[in-house]
Amino acid sequence: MVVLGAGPAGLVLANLLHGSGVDCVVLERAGRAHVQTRARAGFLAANTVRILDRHGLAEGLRRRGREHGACEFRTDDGRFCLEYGSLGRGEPHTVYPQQELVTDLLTRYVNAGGRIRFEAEAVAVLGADTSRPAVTVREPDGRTVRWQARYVAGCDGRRGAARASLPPGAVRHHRLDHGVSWLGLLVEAPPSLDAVGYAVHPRGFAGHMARTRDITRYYLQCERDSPADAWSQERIWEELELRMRAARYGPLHRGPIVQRGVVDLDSDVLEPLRHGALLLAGDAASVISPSAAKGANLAVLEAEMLADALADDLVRGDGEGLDRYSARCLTHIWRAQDFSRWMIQLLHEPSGPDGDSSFHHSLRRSRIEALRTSRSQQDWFAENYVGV
Ligand code: RFL
Repeated sequence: MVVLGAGPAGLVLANLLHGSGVDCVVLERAGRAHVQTRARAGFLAANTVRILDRHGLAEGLRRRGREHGACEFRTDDGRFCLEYGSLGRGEPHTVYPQQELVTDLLTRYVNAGGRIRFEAEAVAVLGADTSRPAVTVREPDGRTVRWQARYVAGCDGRRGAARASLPPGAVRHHRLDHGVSWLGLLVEAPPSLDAVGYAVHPRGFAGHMARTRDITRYYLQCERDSPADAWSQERIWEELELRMRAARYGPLHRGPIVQRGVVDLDSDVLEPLRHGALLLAGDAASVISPSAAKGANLAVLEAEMLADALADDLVRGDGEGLDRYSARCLTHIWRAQDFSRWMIQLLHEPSGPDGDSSFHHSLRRSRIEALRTSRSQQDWFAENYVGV
């Protein structure tokens, strides 16, 4: 079994396969230090924690993660806080930086004797429609080697070799560009509020999310195609404080901006998630905009479902789970995509041909008002916000 990519999807899958006695190797393009320090997600759903717990992979996040169950909306009409952790199913998030989760998963896998090759870039998956697929891999010294396996798991993200190796027409590629871009910032400063902050402002969206006691993520809606370094530190803080209405609701804790990048909010789904012996999971299967913090959570869920199905096939000779793998995942993926799209529409002024429409603007105001006042709307939000 070859697993491409050592992100949350690939490492959960590899740990579970190794634990079931399946012979597998992980091939990762980057070096170990890079993989262990790549800061991305932070909000883990209750179901993600349950999956990791079930397989003894949650020790680090149980010790160092923090439960989080509130988000605050700030608009021209005022502000309100939703205690989503006690609404809906009554489940909070666990805030635990993705790079720490990846480090835990990697350490656990390597200590258990799992095989992994760093700086081994998969170039192509060959013969996926046969029972002996192979992966060509560029080694650190430039040599190209070939790994053969019964199955290949493509967990190498949206720009990996798994997607690129799918023959034209083998799977359907659904895409949606939400037409919005965010400047994502990682700041070395404590969180400025006890909740996730969503500020809806005529100048654009601004977001605040805790990561650790000393690190906070902020987002600023920005022009499409504007380079990440176009904004000075001073301008970033002025814009964040303006959109988050700091003058009214309290100052932001400033600190050095240690990472920045522009994220175009777009989504896609591949269907089905299987082409013969090549199976897709995580961002390789579906990219979801970070507006609702679902990507890493879907990656873990899919990895568990894929591990179960592969173990059934490879250990017990029962291939039925693999046949159902794609359909099972897609139910969760489309539901998450739907909620993520809903969040984008809630948080941004519409853009596009009818961009200035006062009708859209008023609809959005009405949605936010419903969220502030209707208990059933709040329960719906909580269930979808934390669930996958
Ligand atoms: P990853 O984490 O991208 O890992 C893929 C791995 O594959 C390697 N790779 C290759 N290896 C070998 N050969 C090749 N040809 C290869 N090509 C690539 C890469 O080096 C990498 O190590 O995918 P995976 O495992 O599917 O996990 C997906 C998540 O990382 C992603 O969905 C989330 O980070 C999305 N996301 C969030 N998700 C959440 O659930 N909660 C959040 O709060 C959240 N915040 C975010 C996010 C994503 C963000 N960005 C950067 C888009 C915040 C941001 C800013």
